[in-house]
Amino acid sequence: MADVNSQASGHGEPDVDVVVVGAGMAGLYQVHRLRQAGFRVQGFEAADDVGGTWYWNRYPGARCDITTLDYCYSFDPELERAWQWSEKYATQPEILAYLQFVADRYDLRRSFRFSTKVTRAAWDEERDHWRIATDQGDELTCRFLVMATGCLSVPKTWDVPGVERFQGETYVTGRWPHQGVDLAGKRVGVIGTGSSGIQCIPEIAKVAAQVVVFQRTPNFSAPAHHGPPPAERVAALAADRDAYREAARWSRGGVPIEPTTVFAAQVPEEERRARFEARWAEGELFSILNVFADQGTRLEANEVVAEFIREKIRQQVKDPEVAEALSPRNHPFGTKRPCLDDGYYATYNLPHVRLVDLRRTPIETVDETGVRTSAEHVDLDVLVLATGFDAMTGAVLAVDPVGRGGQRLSEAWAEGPSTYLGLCVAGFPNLFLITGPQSPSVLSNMAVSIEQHVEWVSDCLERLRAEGFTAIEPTETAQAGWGRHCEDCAAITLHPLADSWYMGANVPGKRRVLYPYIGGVGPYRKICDQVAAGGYLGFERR
Ligand code: FAD
Ligand code: N01
Repeated sequence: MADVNSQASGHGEPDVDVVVVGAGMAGLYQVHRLRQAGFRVQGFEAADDVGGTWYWNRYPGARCDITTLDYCYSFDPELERAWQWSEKYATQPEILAYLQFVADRYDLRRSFRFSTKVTRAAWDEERDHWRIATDQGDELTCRFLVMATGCLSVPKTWDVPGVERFQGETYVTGRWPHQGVDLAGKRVGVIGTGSSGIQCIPEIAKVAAQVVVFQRTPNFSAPAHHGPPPAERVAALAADRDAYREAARWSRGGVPIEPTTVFAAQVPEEERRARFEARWAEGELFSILNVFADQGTRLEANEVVAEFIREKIRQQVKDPEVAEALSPRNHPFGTKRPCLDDGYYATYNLPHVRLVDLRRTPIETVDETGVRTSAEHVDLDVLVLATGFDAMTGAVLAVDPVGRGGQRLSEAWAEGPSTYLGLCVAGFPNLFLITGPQSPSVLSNMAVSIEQHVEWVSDCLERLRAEGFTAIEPTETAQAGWGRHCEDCAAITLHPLADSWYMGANVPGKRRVLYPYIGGVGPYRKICDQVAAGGYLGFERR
């Protein structure tokens, strides 16, 4: 490991070539690639081990929602041969074990300093390098700074009034205790019905004496149909792994699924239903998002799918009032991330599970003994906050890098994130974001998007070194053009109609804009490749 305690050298070469922040799926691969290319790399990770998302999110029922055959690294065929997934959607412990296996296999831990948070990063204009500081007192300099800090790594600040007064146990899904939590026989309240809430509620209901779910916005959820990895995928991969992975890289969402060309209005009712039922039976996000070509762009088409799903909810939930309360009506399907569940709706048929509809009876306050709504006081032993994340920008802005001329990233992004390709930011030379805002990121299979970014960054640094450059930075013009393109793409979709975390709407004061790029993984890859092939079009190098 580089001596990160050595004071910044002041003159000449920086302490290391690259600092990588984060040891999740992105940071691990970034370190591996850069080391292979001969760079001196120092990683930092706030947690005491690798895993990122899969280190932190240990709540009951936590799993991926992209089939694990697809949601994994593809950079090394040998790695793929060495690891077998046991399930269609692997559980958190299995994904964490996989990332630990990867760390061992490529000996990655030796490049990281764990239990260490990067707290400051400032660009030194005279020396063309970054000065980094950590909460452990480290100070070092690096030529390049890669923020592999995650899109969903900073839980949203508690904004439920009175939460801190609660005298029972309080748990946040994204910071679940590693030793587990014994909920047996307890009265548990869950606030939040996004993916985390929908995954953990059925599991909590299996052990708790009483479960009360406080729902502000109902979400669309489809059954995951857990089981072994899908036979068709396994066969396709076995037949031609390279072709399969290549198809994923050029696909729309990072999973090799053929986008439908059928528009909702083109087909009669019974064919619409048959198409929907077939996709529903598959139990996959990208299937259910792919019933009709226009469901993401035309409200009428979207409503066809939305109503089919509401019908499914009514079939699963015995009490019609509860079924209606669970039926989303205030946002088009797909504009909030749809969920995959394991018996979520049927959980509400259990006698000890109750839904509190916060649209009718909002939370007034949490107090010492439970939750007070406008209609009642609910006594609780345990409060679970499944209230989400300061997504896409939270982790990067927590460091708030200081770029050229002393400008902070938070100032540069005061009107919302502005980047070139979601990778770099004008005014912040040699800073790279992995799956940052304005890249496909959370709208895609992140494994594929992470690999694409990591490889693009590694190639870029190798080219800079080979051609004798020490700094790279996008031009304001290129950045403005990319921002415009992102906005144009978002504007033709239904996304702006939802108060989603995709739109930054879950965090008070955050600019309302579609944070990820919605143009698709394949088209995006092509643009990034063209930029590089053209000698880093839109960038200035020196
Ligand atoms: P992370 O895994 O979030 O890792 C970032 C790391 O950086 C963290 O360990 C964090 O501690 C560290 N860090 C942040 N700031 C600092 C700092 N200042 N100093 C030091 N360390 C820092 N995506 C999918 O495509 N498919 C899925 O099925 C899927 N399921 C998900 C399930 C859950 C519960 C969640 C929360 C997200 C899921 N995602 C999924 C998104 C998931 O975040 C990504 O797939 C992927 O794991 C992100 O990897 P990463 O390395 O970019 O970020
Ligand atoms: O967070 P969310 P999440 N009072 O923001 C509610 C990935 N992920 O952790 O919608 C009352 O989606 C909030 O209500 P509303 C995936 O990408 C994947 O569940 O704002 N309620 C909402 O219901 C996912 O999208 C998996 O009205 C409050 C919930 O809390 C992303 O991570 C599993 C509230 C937050 O939902 C985030 O998911 C888990 C308040 N003050 C996560 N504040 C997989 O399945 C918030 N809420 C792979």
